[in-house]
Parts: sequence; structure tokens; C-alpha cells
Amino acid sequence: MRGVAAGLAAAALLVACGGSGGGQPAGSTMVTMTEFKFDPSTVSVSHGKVVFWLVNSGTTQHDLAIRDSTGKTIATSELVSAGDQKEFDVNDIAAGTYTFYCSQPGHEASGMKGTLTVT
Ligand SMILES: [Cu+2]
Repeated sequence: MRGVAAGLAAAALLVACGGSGGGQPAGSTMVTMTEFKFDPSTVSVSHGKVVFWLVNSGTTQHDLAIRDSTGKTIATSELVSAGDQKEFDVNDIAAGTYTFYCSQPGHEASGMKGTLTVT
């Protein structure tokens, strides 16, 4: 019985993630993550819903968080494992200038950050 439940949970996880192997979603903005930088480090998007396609080409896990000009983090992606890719949706972002950064300990300080301009 326990085996069946675990199997179902694993299947549900696979469906929920969906990111791996699906390829880059149309209209998304690709950002590549390595130690310790984002490429590109300057990103411009239109306001509203923004879809990022996070590609971890590094050797450790990373994420992408977005901080507004007041210093408040408004969105954080799931962790992306080394060699993996994930879609990161941000619903209804307002025009302005934001900082994006990796929230893993020490990564931003090591240079994992960039500027997000929303028009
Ligand atoms: Cu990182």
C-alpha cells in the first residue's frame, strides 16, 4: 500500500514540475545561471505576466528572486538543480526597475545578480 502511494506521489510530482525536457516556453525570457552569475545580467520585459526560462548550466543549485526598488522581494523561483531547467512565472509585474538575484547563501554577494527593467 505504501508503495502505491509513493508511486502516485512521484507521478504527481512529475506532472507538477513539467519543466525538464519540455523545452523553452514560447515568449519566455531565458536566463542562464552559473557560479556565480546570470546571463544576461540585464533583462528587459514588458509589464504584466512575465515568463522566465531558467537554465542552470552550473554545478550547484540556483534560483532567481526579484527585489523591487524598496528592497522587498516580490517573487522567488523554485530551486533549479545543476543541469536542469525550470519555468518561472511572475504574474502582473508593474513597470519599474528591479534587481534579480540568487537567494542561495552567498551567491548574490559573489556576483549572482542583475537588473530587470519592466516597461
Ligand atoms: Cu545561485
